[in-house]
Amino acid sequence: MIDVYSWPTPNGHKVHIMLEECGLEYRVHPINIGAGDQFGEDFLKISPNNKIPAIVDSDGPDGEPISLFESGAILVYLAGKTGLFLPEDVRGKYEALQWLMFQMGGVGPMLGQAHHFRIYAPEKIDYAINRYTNEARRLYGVIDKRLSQQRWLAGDQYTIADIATFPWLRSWQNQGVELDDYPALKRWFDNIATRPAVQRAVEVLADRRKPLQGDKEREVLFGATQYARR
Ligand SMILES: N[C@@H](CCC(=O)N[C@@H](CS)C(=O)NCC(=O)O)C(=O)O
Repeated sequence: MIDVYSWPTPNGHKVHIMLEECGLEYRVHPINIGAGDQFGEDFLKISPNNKIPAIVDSDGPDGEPISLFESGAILVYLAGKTGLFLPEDVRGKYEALQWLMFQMGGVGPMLGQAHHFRIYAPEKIDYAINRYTNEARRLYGVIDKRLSQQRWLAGDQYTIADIATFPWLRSWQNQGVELDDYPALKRWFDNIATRPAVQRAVEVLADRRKPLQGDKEREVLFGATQYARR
């Protein structure tokens, strides 16, 4: 059994999608990041960076439980466990890992900042909005170009690179992007959105997520609570 500590955000959805695609049995434990659950002692033991998602697989590689944080590491682990969504041939594997790293190092952090400065920031700072909106659009352009040459990010197979990237692009409006400007990306996006496993996964904890709930939640996520040394 895999215990998933998560919340319905893009990084959480990556893992929900992978678990659904692989048909693995799992149990979800909501970590309400707006209420500060991510700072609880037990959660920090498995996710010292106070971020979802994290998993505990009772049936780890040696038969012993294993706990993991960082969505990219979790995807690689689940691909290894199941033999799914990471090509076995060496070239294909590194192609997929390269696009997974591109998502982890670029797409996630930059689109997150675009969303933050456009929607959450209490003051509208033009420099930051322009910087991250431009970067978001540039990244969509890179993905669009790739997908005009290949069916999937890593080539001809749907892999953990697609699974990691898709949830981040669901909030394109908040990132200042128009999906229709990227036709190959849009075709890929619509294709993934119709997969039954993806449709089940984006419903995981969906009823729990609300728009940012006032000053208390803002303080937990972006204020002194977030930056306290633990
Ligand atoms: N690089 C991490 C990022 C995880 C992350 O940023 N999680 C956010 C939600 S999408 C979170 O838990 N935020 C709570 C906090 O920052 O306190 C991953 O991919 O797992």
